[in-house]
Amino acid sequence: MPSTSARDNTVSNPVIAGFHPDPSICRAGEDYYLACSSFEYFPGVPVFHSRDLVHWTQIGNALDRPSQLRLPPDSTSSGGLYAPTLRHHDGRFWLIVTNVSGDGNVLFTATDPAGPWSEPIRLPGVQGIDPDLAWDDEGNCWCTVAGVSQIRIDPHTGETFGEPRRLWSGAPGAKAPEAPHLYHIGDYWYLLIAEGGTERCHGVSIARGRTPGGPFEPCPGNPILTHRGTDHPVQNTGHGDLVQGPDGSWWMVFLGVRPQGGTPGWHVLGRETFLAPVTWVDDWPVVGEVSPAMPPPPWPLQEPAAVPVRDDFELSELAPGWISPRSRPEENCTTKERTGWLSLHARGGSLDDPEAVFVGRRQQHLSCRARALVDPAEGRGGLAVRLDEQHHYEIETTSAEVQVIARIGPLRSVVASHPVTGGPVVLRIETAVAQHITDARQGPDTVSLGVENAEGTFVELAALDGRYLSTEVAGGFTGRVIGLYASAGTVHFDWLDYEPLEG
Ligand code: 6LW
Repeated sequence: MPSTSARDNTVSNPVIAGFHPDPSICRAGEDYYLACSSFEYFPGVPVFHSRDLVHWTQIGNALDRPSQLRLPPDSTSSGGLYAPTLRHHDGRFWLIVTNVSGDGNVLFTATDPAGPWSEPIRLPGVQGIDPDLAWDDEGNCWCTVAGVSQIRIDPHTGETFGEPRRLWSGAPGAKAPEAPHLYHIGDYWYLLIAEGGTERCHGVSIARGRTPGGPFEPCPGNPILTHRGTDHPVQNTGHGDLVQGPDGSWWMVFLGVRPQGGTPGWHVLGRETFLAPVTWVDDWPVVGEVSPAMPPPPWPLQEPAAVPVRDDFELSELAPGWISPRSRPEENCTTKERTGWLSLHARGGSLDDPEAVFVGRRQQHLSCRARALVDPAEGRGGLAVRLDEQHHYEIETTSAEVQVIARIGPLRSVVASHPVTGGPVVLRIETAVAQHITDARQGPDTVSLGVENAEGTFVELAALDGRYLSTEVAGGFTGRVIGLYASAGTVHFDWLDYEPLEG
């Protein structure tokens, strides 16, 4: 999470670290809310709150019931929920998102963005990802999707009217015009889009017109945000959304990545949410410096919320940051079986299996430590870093032995094993970012896996190159998630600690 540094009076960017891409933001009075893509994970679409645009707290997930989010076992990783738009209109919150693994475009409403959100309103007539919502002065609701095209909808019923109209496709020949957001600002309707693809060529461009349907005139300064071809530490910048600060100034939230290591640079935390100031010149927005240590905005900042290192599973419900691939039925995952413990009942055989029972939290720091106290008396399971079914490292225990397992693409290997004497064991994973690049082929970080001995000292069993758990190797749209799993029988977990390390 971002911190405010009293020493040099800066705030850290990303403002929401870890796999939190495709941010969409809205303001309701003094409160700001932000939602992100969540792909194959359940619950879906994390929702955050802030009063200063810098310090964000997750207040829920918009899709947190099976009736709102169905991700079948055969749905792929990096399928599921893409690119929400979150808006406040007419005294309510509106969230539209695409489930590419099932329901297509679906819309939800809430009076409190922390939830509950409504049952899904389906929009079978809206074809395309990255749906946006905008209302004109006559109360018409316009839904604009990647491509970029637009159709009028009734957001209460999901009904569409007329045929979709092509609006604008960004720079001629640029790939993937997507992530449209439409705003009525001053005398113009502005159409903000991403283009160039979500990799190194990503960018944000804008056009304006006099009506929500155009015609649109492209900004002469396009792209208004891109880091393509630069050595900026934040890359892949794109997929933005605009908002006004408490003082009326303008800001953009957008996604970016922090590649590490030698060439080509690997990013392991997924696409994260960043913030940048926006000024206006000739009625066009100009995006300011994207700074990992940014000057604080000119309004009072909140005291950053203390983030506890330990989740000791004392509460009956899991905190909103815990996510699981595809589904999380209570019969497989519960804190109600053994008080103060999380109990996981295996469903799939290993983390290679789409039905694996895994409960994790996003890795949010380049260097971090995760520890868990595991009781394997009734099964087999452990602590893992997961990118998808084909890319994960884990330390797994039975009551007789711990093993370090690496799955990289089609290859699965037990890379170390170590006897244990039975009883609960503390498993540990640490990631350490490479400080100095000594080799052009160097990976982004080292992932160390091991156990703690009776004195609490770390016994490292394997130190693996982190590149194989990067997006550049694995592909897809997500980032690393660190968590607990059961691969056989029932495994109980007393707590999980997660803490950032220097570096
Ligand atoms: C999303 C698209 C994008 O739908 O990536 O970066 C896709 N932008 O707008 C998946 O996040």
